[in-house]
Amino acid sequence: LELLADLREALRAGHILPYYQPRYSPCTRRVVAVEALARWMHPERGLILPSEFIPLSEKSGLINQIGLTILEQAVRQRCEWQRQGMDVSVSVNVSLRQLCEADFAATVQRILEADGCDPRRLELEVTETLLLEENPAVARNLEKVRLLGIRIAIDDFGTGYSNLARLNEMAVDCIKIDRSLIQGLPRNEEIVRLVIAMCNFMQVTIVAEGIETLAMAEWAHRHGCHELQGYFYSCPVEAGQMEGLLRGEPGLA
Ligand code: G
Ligand code: G
Ligand code: NA
Ligand code: MN
Repeated sequence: LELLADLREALRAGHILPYYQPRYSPCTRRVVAVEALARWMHPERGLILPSEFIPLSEKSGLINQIGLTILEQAVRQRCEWQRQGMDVSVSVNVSLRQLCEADFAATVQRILEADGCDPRRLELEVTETLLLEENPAVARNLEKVRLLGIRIAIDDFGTGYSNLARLNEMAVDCIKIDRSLIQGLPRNEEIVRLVIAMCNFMQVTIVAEGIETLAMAEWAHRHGCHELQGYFYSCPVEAGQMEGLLRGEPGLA
């Protein structure tokens, strides 16, 4: 397949890199974290979005290398920002395939140590499909990274078929409420309130995704979401643009 060969070449050439989207705290009125999202900077086609290359990467196993290069670059960038006095956490998406690798936790540890990055400033986002089946390799990796102090977030919560009993037993630090739930407001207000109540019971950080309007931001803040993410604040942007938002320059609500 041509796309697959191109993608391998792009990885070699360093054309797969992270964009960043802010996670805004309405209490402190600051960007407290950024999510790293993979982008393919194609020399001829320009910027290519994950929907065009992540599915194939998952199928071919290339997602392991993509996940790794995004993690490496995001950790390095976080340390660079830290040196400049911007203490922001970084969250990185992790595929189930990566979590099945026996050496995953050791690899993450090596990446953190290479840059002297505080593990507590790294969060790994995993989707709730992970909760569906018992997988000893995955469970071991999650346990190991958490022992290092790394945080675990459940991404896109509310879209899959979560095993709620398992979720409650799992050591999770953060739940990201999927944008489909947020964008269904206020019609589905009762459901989202229940999700938030469950998150509070679990004592996790609550992130509302897909915040596109002031009304959504105010609703989420009023109902106890700790962090807000979405186009209302910023779409994913390159590192240089992110710095303006981190310095608190105008533009962020
Ligand atoms: O930015 P958006 O189009 O930026 O991203 C779409 C989806 O692609 C995200 O929801 C996420 O699930 C996936 N994705 C983006 N970057 C990565 C990555 O580095 N690793 C993995 N596994 N998935 C990613
Ligand atoms: O990892 P996750 O599945 O959450 O990836 C986030 C995806 O959602 C990315 O593709 C990102 O570009 C997109 N996204 C982020 N904020 C918004 C938003 O406010 N509205 C919509 N429609 N998409 C968003
Ligand atoms: Na994510
Ligand atoms: Mn998400």
